[in-house]
Amino acid sequence: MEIVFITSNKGKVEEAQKYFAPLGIKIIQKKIEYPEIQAEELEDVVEFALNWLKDKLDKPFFIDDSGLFIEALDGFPGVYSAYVFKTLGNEGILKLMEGVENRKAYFKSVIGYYDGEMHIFKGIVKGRIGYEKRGSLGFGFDPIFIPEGFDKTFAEMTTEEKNKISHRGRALATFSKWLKENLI
Ligand code: ITT
Repeated sequence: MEIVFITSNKGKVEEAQKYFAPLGIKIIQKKIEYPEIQAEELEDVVEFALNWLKDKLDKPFFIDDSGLFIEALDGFPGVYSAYVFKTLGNEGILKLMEGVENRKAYFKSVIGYYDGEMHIFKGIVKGRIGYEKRGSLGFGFDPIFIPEGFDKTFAEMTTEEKNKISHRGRALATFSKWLKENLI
């Protein structure tokens, strides 16, 4: 079985491919720019995007909208994560966090699958923001995020290790469970 993943982010594709390969599902990346509305919740961004995309494809597809929510910054960058990563980057976040004791943060991923109907799958991982960048694996904010119960950043973990505990891994787990029950 093949499923189309609409995203411009190679890192997300690699994680989905690693997750689905053992289940015999092939993930095909397709890059289609879609509007990401300014909303307070990732779910609203995903729902709007699915509605916008649904008539442009003739096969089932999914998207993934994710964000990093930092407690001391009132949830920033949250739904603005992509823009903030491009502009401030990891260095910028570390600067904003200078002198801040509360390092708590979480990553959230919302997957939207469309097969004639919309299906939403979510995953969260709690953790903390480190004091410096560590590791060279993964992508985005991985070098500054240390998941709860670990002393290493996501960028110091292999894709398989990250998938076991990450926001995306968890969203992919509920997505694949649903696929098993409904399709395969
Ligand atoms: P799309 O084409 O799929 O939208 P994107 O990179 O723009 O790709 P998002 O809109 O979901 O993705 O933005 C999320 C941002 O948060 C993105 O810039 C990443 O840098 C970051 N991010 C998301 N998931 C991450 C993860 O697992 N590890 C590190 N950073 C992550």
